[in-house]
Amino acid sequence: MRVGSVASTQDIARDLPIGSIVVAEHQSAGRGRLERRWEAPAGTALLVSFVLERNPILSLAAGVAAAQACGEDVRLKWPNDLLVDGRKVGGILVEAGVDRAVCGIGINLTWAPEGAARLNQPRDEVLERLTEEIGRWTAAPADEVLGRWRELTATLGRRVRVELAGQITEGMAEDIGPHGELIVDGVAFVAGSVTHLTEQ
Ligand code: BT5
Repeated sequence: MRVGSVASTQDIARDLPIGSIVVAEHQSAGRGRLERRWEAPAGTALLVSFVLERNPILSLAAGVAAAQACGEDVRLKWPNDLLVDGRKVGGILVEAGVDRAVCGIGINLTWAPEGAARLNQPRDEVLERLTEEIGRWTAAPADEVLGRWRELTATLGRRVRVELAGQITEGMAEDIGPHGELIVDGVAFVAGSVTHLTEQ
């Protein structure tokens, strides 16, 4: 479903059946995780929500799908930022309901906020590849998703800072666990905001 200006594609997708896809020209209240804003002037970004089956590693599967759809320079920052040269080019927001999950993906195409990156690719081409990759990676076995995520990430093998509920932890990002949790110096994080502290 293509829409013009909406508050958030997530809100429209929530009431649609599994398999639905909502693409907007503009969002007046695009959102990230934890009540953060997602900004994009009209017509400058891919703003899409997919209605999918629930899946415990959906955000990592969507990250892999989005990285594959964007091209080979794109890397993933845990849990699911898309980076080009260390700068954010896209983000993913998974909102799970009782019987489905809505996976929202925003990718900068012709505009990016200060310090962020843009992809400079035609929206319909990115959307077509993304739709195909979402289908493939949300159906893939978890170990395949985790394996591909490890190959595409810029987070593992680095010193990181994790902020979670006001608590800050610094250490080595060693691996991801079977449910996609980030292991920092042996401690598993299921959520949090990560800053990369060192070059890879
Ligand atoms: C995300 O949140 O990165 C998830 C963004 C998901 C957006 C899509 S668009 C379609 C669907 N409908 C919605 O309403 N949302 C989804 P988070 O990790 O919390 O990062 C948010 C932070 O990214 C903000 O606080 C800003 O610092 C930064 N940011 C905002 N807009 C950006 C942009 N266009 N490019 C790069 N960074 C941005």
